[in-house]
Amino acid sequence: MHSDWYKHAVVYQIYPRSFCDSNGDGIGDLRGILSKLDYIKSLGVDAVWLNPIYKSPNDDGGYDISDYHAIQPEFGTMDDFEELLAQLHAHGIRLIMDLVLNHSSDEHRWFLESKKSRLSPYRDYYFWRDGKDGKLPNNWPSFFGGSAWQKDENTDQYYLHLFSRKQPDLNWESPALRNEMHAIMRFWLDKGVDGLRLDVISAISKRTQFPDTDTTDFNETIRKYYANGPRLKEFIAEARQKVWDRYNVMTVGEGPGITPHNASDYLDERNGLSMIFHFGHMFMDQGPGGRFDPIAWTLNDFKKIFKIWDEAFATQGWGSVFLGNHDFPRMVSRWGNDQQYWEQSSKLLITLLLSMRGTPFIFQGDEIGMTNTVLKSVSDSRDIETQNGWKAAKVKGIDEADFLQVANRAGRDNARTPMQWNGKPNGGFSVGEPWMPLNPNTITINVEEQRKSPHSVLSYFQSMVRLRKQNTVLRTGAYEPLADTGENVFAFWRKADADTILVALNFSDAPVHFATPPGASKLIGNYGAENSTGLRPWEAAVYRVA
Ligand code: ISL
Ligand code: CA
Repeated sequence: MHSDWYKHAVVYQIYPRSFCDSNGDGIGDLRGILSKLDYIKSLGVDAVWLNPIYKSPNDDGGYDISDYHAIQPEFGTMDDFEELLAQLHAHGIRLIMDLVLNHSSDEHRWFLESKKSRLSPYRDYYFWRDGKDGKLPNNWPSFFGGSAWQKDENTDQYYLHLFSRKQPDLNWESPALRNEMHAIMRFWLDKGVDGLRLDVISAISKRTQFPDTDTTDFNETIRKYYANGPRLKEFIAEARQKVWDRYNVMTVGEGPGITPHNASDYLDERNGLSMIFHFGHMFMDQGPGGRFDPIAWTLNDFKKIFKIWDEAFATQGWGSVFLGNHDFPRMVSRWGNDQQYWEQSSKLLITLLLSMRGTPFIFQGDEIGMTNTVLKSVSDSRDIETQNGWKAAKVKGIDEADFLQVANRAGRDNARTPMQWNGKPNGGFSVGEPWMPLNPNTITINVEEQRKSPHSVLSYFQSMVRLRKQNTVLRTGAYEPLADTGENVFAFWRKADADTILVALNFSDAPVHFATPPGASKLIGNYGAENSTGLRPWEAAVYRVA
């Protein structure tokens, strides 16, 4: 039986490398997380999602796993992990592990065996193909630039890697490989893990004829060729039957290419996942070239996406809501005004996140309004996507300053700077040299300062979590966006039988007219608790309507 605790939960996402360093080597670790359990508890969250902590050469932030049964030594030991799990549980917090089952590291034992010879018993754990007329097997581009195929001279074939060269795609067509995947999940579930976040689950079933893509729009290539493959539903159903249903486990699938139209393929009540992350709003500012090809967006696009997706989840499965994670820029820098209205817009986004239908996921640092960082040169980037993006841009004749302008707005480094615990130069993250420099604004934006003030972004976050806890309607009530609120206001009702709440958000630097309905009394707001007319710049207000 699937229990539905997750429908009532708020999830806190921790990027272990950047959360807290316990031993001064500059790298966040499990004992660092252990030392912050009281802080995590004080947020009021119910579960923690940990980005991958498995053994990895770290080509892509740990999403290249070389041993699924071992902890990355930089992060600690299996004993540390077990202690963390036990301590989280003792604090009443569940643990969601991040599993990467679409690809492994090229340093995984299976791949090392697989590439030894065409006759290796592990050959079909991966996708090996001959070249076509002495060229690549097809024209697929990788997520991180260049071709998705890499030649291996020794056996004179190419292997598929949708992500980096060091992340060969696993072949789920092989029953033996699927058994390995199931066993890995059982290994962690047997330890008592409560949930699984399944990386790029949308791509595990490949179109094994590997047809050329017929479009230059990268997100369309993902939808048509990489994601939503022919055996996807079958692979998910099998894992559910053989593994997930035997544990009381929540599953949340991650994957580009999932659309409101095919969401039900993933969320089938009996055979599917508990939840999926949708990327509608995350991709709406990407042009045909993907992340480093930005296009303009409007609040109207944003509102439409939330409406369409809420409708998709209303009849099947359950929604999830997030405004940022380790793959995207900081939410306040992206959707808010991180300068003049930093505080108001941080609180406004927290209001949105915690008043929507669906399980909210908050990324570490967003609860204090951490902002994008500024790379002064590409060599400051720690992210393979940005580094490869620059190589591709350079070939096209783009200069570094122009590329950096885009990368500083859209790149993943923004989310990965270390957590800002206090105002000292290393932000209380590490006593050593951090693996990645902190955002210099740790002087003003940090946990220590915000803990002192009842008016801080952090305190507001805690209040919003409490409000959600106290009001069932905010968790499970219907979601009804108001039409005709103009181009800068996002407003919606949350409705249950005996309870109605109105959320009004001004996404602009200018005051706007907004008529509060009669009988409304304010529950919380980022300008204070008094009722007011209209909405001031970046004002957020939540009303109970009698
Ligand atoms: O960020 C994206 C757009 O450029 C997404 O398409 C993202 O790459 C995709 O959702 C997959 O992300 C996940 O798998 C990647 C890893 O690099 C990301 O950190 C992870 O969240 C490969 O494992
Ligand atoms: Ca460390």
